Formats: sequence, C-alpha cells, structure tokens
Amino acid sequence: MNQTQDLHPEINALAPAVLSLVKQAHSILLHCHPSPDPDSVCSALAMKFVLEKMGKHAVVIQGDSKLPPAFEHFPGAGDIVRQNFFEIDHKEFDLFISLDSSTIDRVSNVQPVVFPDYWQTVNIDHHRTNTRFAQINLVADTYPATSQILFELFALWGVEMDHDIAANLFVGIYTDTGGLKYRGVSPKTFHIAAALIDLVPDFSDLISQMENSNTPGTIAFQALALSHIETFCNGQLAMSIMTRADLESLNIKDDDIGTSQISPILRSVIGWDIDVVLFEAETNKIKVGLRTRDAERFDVSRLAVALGGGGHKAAAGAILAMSIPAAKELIVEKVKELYNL
Ligand SMILES: [Mn+2]
Repeated sequence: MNQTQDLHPEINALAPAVLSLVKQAHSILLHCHPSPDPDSVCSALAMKFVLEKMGKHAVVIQGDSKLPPAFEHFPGAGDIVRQNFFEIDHKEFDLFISLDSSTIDRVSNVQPVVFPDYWQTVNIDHHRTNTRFAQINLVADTYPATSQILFELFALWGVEMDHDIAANLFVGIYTDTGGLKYRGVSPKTFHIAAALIDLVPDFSDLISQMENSNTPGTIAFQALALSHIETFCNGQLAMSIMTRADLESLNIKDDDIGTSQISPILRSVIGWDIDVVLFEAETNKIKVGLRTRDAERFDVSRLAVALGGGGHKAAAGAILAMSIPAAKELIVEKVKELYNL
C-alpha cells in the first residue's frame, strides 16, 4: 500500500508539532461533539488509547449529549466521563485535543467556549468548514473521516496499533463513509480499512451491535419523521419537520433520535435534491440535519454555514435558536438564495 505518496500535506507537516505538544503534556482532555456520531466518539477513544500508550493521562468527556446506547460497545466507551466541557475542572489538564469538530461550539454549545490560557490546543478534523479555532489546526478536508486522519497520524508517530485502537478507527471510518461508499472514499480508505480489520477479527460483531441498538422510540421517531414531510422550491427541497409537541406526544426521548436514520430515506427520493430533518430539541432550539443527492450542485456545507453551522458538501448541520416556523422560513429563503431555486 502506498500511503505516504498521497498523504494530506497538513498531516505530514503538523504530525511532529502535535507529537511534541503531546510529549510535553501531562494530562490531556478529549471530547465528543454534541449529538456525537461514531467518528467523533471513536476518534476520541482511539486517541485516548494512543496517548495512554505514550504514558500520558487522557480523559474523554461525553460533552453536551448523552452517549448513545448504540456506542457503548466501542472499546473504551465505558471510561468516557459523563460530563460536558463546563462540568470538568479545566485545571486538571494542560493539553486539549479537539477531534471531528469544525467550530469551537462543537466542543459545547451550552455556553461560549473559551480555552484557558494555560492550555495548549489542537484541532484535528476533516470538515471543509473548519474555522481553525485552536493553536494547531490539522484539517484534512479531503478525508472521509477524522479516524482516517488519525490512522495516518499514528503511523507517522510510530504507534503500534492494537485491537482497541484499530477497532475504534475502523468503526469511525466505516460509519462516516456510510459503509465505505460515500464520496471521499479512495482506494487508500479500503487499504486502511483492511489493515485495521486485520487486528479486529470481531469487526462484524462491533458493527452489528451498533446498527441493531434501536429502541421502540427510534422507530416511532422514524415514523413521525416520515409522516411530517413538506416540500418546497418546486419539490427540490424536502423537509421533515417535528415540533416538541410531536415528539412528546409519542414519548420520544433524546436517545431515540437519530436524524441520520431518516436522511438516507429522504435522499433516496428522485427529485428531492436537498433534504432537511428539522426538530425542536428544546423550545427555540432547532436541530437541523442537511443532506443532498448531488453534492456538486447543492453543496449543503454552504447552507449549513449560512445557518451558523458547518459540515461537508453532502452532509452538514446547524442548530437554530428560533421557532419552527421561523426556522422553516429561513431555510427556504437560504436555499433559494444559495442554489437559485
Ligand atoms: Mn467525521
């Protein structure tokens, strides 16, 4: 496998600087982003294992959202500290490594995040909308997963892979690529996945446990989402819109909600070029998931940025502090403006 040839220049250039910060550090803080996906959680867990191999003290906090039950089988998940950024003692740490987070409010959106001046900070990510909010920013936006960046970073650091590191990196890559099928997946991604599963003979169980952790509420959410679709812009924009009252009437809990389970169904419809899943997480807190069938014509990361969020060309998101009708109106207006619909 020819890995070094097409290594992202930022990985090559910044690997030594990040390693030297790690070597100087005593205690390192890692986090999961709000509404974490496996790439967020698994890249943090893989990094934690690597830091511990180097003799460092490292802690992963779950951040703003409760760890989904489907992620409890990931190696090391049991040690994730169930606290957010503002519930921990910042003085216990001297290095912060943010993973899979494009903006500082992906660390927490409970209140504005300010890093203590005695921290060194590193931001490793693959979102094209990354705002480079840390001291060292390693952003490889052509990579399909943060976990793939870490695979190459660890190789440059000379880390010896083991089962638990490899299992987390594999799950991160597998899920962020929709099972190795999304754009951004290259022959290299398959080579890396193959190298990882060499160390993870139980990979099929890991994926199966994760994919088969639905609750009756998950299905209720899916049914609700699919029965609340409205289309706009000559049918090219499809929105699934759910109010707090809708969710409460079916007793749907936070754990039951996974917008990613709805998006592939919406995206599969011919003509629905842009898909939005929009629900009221709390009063005046609207979570918005954005997807498209055609990432070249309808780069939804632009829409996400226009809404104050971020993401990738084909998958992005935002959180809006407004009512459902206002959010709906704003999204339609931005879609018309950005894509001339
Ligand atoms: Mn990711």
